[in-house]
Amino acid sequence: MLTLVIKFKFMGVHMINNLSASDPVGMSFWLISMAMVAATVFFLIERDRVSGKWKTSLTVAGLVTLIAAVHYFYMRDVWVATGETPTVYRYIDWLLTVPLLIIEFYLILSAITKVPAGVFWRLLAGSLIMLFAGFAGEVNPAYVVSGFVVGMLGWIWIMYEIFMGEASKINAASGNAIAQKAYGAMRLLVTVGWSIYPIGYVLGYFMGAADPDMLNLWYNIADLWNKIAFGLVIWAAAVADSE
Ligand SMILES: *C/C=C(C)/C=C/C=C(C)/C=C/C1=C(C)CCCC1(C)C
Repeated sequence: MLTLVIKFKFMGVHMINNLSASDPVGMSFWLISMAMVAATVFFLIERDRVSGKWKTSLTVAGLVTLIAAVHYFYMRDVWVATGETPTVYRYIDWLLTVPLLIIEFYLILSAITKVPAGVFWRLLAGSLIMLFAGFAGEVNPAYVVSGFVVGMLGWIWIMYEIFMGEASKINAASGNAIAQKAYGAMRLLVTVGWSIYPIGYVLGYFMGAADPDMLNLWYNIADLWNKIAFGLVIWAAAVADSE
């Protein structure tokens, strides 16, 4: 059978793994690690093209994909070597990248108007509730259901803030059409794009026996979409507003 031999040397870790041709989930780990690297280079170089007030947003977009790239290297190794779900690496990644993505809402609004810090703290609190509850559910079978329910509440709180709360009011009043377009697209990503994660959780844990293939494939596709497309939305707004 065709086997890809991948040599991986990174930060003192040296591993040789055989990625099997019959392991689509392993391939998705591999593809996404590379996409994250490429996206990082792109966002950080494109930073030169945009005006000063947008630079931090592009830096943060690049940090999100950089953090994800490194975690994907490790998650791929766990998956290929053991076939197990790399839950701890996954949640350490999310613990860093979700708040950074949430900060983008604050930065986008701050680039065009004054924003009270409460917006940031509420979005951060919603993210942390969502992630800690989800983690508890994934590592402890006793919390599969309660972790899911509490995690959903955290996510709903975030959506409330960006659709009906102070952040949405500030956005509506900002009077900057380009930033409003970016805000609207990011809001759609947090609603539709982020819904892929709870769907993956349901398919992974609620359909009888735990299904790590389903879980990881859905989480991987969700990350590809929500980290790279999210950054691209910000990049497009920044470029348009800088011209
Ligand atoms: C870059 C990583 C991102 C954007 C991760 C987002 C993760 C979520 C939106 C997770 C959501 C979950 C729920 C809404 C319910 C509980 C289970 C979770 C943690 C998978």
